[in-house]
This record gives sequence, C-alpha cells and structure tokens, in this order.
Amino acid sequence: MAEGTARAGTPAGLDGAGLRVGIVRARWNAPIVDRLADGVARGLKTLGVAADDVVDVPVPGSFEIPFGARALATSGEVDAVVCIGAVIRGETTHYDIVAGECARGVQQVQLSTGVPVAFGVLTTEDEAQALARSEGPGGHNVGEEAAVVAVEMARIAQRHAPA
Ligand code: DLZ
Repeated sequence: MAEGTARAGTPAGLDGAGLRVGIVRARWNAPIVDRLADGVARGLKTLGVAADDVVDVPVPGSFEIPFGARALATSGEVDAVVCIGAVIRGETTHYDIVAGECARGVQQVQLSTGVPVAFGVLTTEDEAQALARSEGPGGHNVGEEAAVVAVEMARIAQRHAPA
C-alpha cells in the first residue's frame, strides 16, 4: 500500500465548531490513556471544537467503556463520543474478552443510539506498540485520529438526520 494511504485522514473543510463531544476514558494503563487524551484534545482543538463543549467521563477499564459511551450518548449532552483506552495483551490474561467486548459494545452503542462513537481504544501486543500509537504532536496518535472521526461522523449524522 502506498505510504500515507492506509489511514482515513481528515476531510477537507471539516469543522467542529459548535459540536459537543464526550470523551470516555479508561483508567487502566493510565500513562498510555493520558497520551491518547492529549491526542483527542489536539484533534478537537484543531477542528474548532471549544474546550467548554467537551465533557470527560472516566470509567474503570475498557470493559466499562461501552456503558459510559451509552450513558453519554443517551444523555442528549453530546453530538458524538470518543472512547479511549489501552488493552495490552502482554499484561492481560483475558485480553481477547476485554478488547472484543469493548469494540463490540462501542459499535452497538453507536448503532442503537444514532450518536457516533469513535473507537480510540488501543489493542496491542505490548507497551512499546501502545507508546508508538499514542505519540505527541506530529506523530501517530490514535486518540487524535478518533477525535477527527467523531467530528466527521457527527456532521454526517446532522446532514442525514430524519426530517
Ligand atoms: C481486568 C483488566 C485487565 C486484566 N486488563 C485491562 C487492560 O489491559 N486494559 C483495560 O482498559 N482494562 C483492563 N482490565 C479491566 C477491565 O476493563 C474491567 O475494568 C474489569 O474487568 C472490571 O469490570
């Protein structure tokens, strides 16, 4: 695959001004999740989402992320939700259950509520991979990518809302 074509990127002209965004963040692997949160903040700010329009909801672990996302999505407080967490195989005996149920639940929440829920949860073999996907400004950060996805999907939901 040609370099730079594997990721979705940011659609031209995407604007998040006026959107209200919820962040659901797991406390497990907090040093990694904090890096993802920095990425989410960067992504939202770049697209014009105001800091006052962002609500941050910590949950214990990634298994609880779908519940937190559902609570926010049904609250009427947000136009989109970004989920961030880190499930690291080397440190998690039931990695497949936590990672799989988190992803399944997030998809279920967005399809059942109609509120977009972006998946910024890292599922990696080890901490080194998690660090490489949660880099600082200019680097690869899955939280930053998920923030862009949340804004894009919120605009799609608005454009195609039932009359
Ligand atoms: C229990 C557990 C384990 C072993 N590993 C992780 C992990 O790597 N990342 C994460 O976000 N959460 C982990 N958890 C916690 C579960 O997500 C959940 O909080 C507990 O099983 C309680 O429901």
